[in-house]
Amino acid sequence: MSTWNGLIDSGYRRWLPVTPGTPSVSLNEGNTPLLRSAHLSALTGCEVWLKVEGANPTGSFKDRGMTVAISRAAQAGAELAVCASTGNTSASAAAYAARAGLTAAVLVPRGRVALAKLGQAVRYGARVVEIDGTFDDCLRVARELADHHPIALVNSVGNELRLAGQRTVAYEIVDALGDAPDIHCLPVGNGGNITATWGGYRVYQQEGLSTRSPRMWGFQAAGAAPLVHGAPVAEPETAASAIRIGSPATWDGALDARDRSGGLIAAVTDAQIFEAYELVARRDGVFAEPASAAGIAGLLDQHARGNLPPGQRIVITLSGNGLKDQDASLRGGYTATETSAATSDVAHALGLAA
Ligand code: AN7
Repeated sequence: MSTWNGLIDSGYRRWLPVTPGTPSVSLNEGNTPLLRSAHLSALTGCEVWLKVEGANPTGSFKDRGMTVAISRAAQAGAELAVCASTGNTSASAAAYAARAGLTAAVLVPRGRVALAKLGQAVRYGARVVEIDGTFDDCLRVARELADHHPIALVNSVGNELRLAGQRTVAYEIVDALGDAPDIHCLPVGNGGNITATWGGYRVYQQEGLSTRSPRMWGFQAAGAAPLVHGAPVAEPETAASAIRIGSPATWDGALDARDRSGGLIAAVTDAQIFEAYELVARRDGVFAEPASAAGIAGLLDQHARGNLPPGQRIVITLSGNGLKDQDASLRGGYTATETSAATSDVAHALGLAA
C-alpha cells in the first residue's frame, strides 16, 4: 500500500521550487477529491467535476502553497512568518508554522473574518493582529513590514513559492482526468489562485503531459469585483468574506490567465453565491464555504446567459470547507422538529406509521 505524504514528498517535488536540502513541512495536503457532479452536469448539459479543496488539512486550497512557503522559510532559518488574510491564509500559515516550529503572525481585518478561521489561527498558536481596516490594508501593512524587518512574508504577493505550490491543483486534475478540461471555474479574490491554476495547466501542456489548457472562468462577488470593473473597490462588500478584497495583489496575473486562456472574469451576486452554496451541499453532498460556491454560481450564470456550449468538460474549484463559516450555514435559521425522548414521539414526528 502506498501512502500519501503531501505535495512535496509524494506528489510533485519535481515541479516545486525546493532543493534536496529543503525540509518538507507538510500536513499531507493535496490529493483532494475530484467528484463528478451528476446534478450540475444535468443542469448544464456538460460534464462537471468538483475539485474539493476544503478536504485539505486546514480546510482550504491555501495549504498547497503554504507547504512550499513554510518549508522554504524553515530552510532559510526564518523565525517569524507573517501574512495578511481574509481568514484561510491565516489558518494555513498558522498550522504550517506550528509544524515547522516557527511563529506565525496573522494580520486580519477586525470583525470581518469567519470565526472558525480565527479559531484555527488561535489554536495553532499564531499571534493574531486585528487591524482596523480592510484586507487590503492588512496586505499593505504586511508588505511594508517585510520591507523593513527580517520576516518571511507568506502572502502569495511577496512569495512566488505560494503560487508554485498552488499550481499543483492543475497537475492533480490532469493526472486524474487524463487531460485538461475545456473550462476551469473558480472564485477570484486576490487573483493568486486563478494565476496559479492557469500556470499549472501551462506547465503540464508545455511538458507534453496534456494536449491543451482550459479556458479560465473566474468569478468575483458583485460587491467586490475590481477585476470586472477594471478598478480597485475601496469598500468591498460581500457575505462571502473570503473574497471580500478590493485591490487584488495578483491583478496582472489574473487578467493574463483570463486573456491567454480565452476565458473571462465576471461578477456574481451574493444571492447567486448562496443559491449555489445550498445547491452543491444538497445535491452533491459537498459542503463548501460561500466564497467557494462562486465558481458554481458563475457557471450557472454563464449557462443561463447562453455562453456555455454543451458537452464541455468542466472542473470547478471548491476552494474552502463549509465548516469554516457557521454564520453562513445557519443563516436564515433552520427547521427542526422538537420532540420528547420517546421513540413513539420521534416516529410520529417523522411521519412513520405507529
Ligand atoms: C475559500 O485567506 O485571500 O483569488 O487571505 O479563502 O487566490 O485570493 C483567501 C482567498 C477563494 C480567493 N476561495 O483566492 C485569504 C484569501 C477561498 C478563499 C479565495 C480565497 P485568491
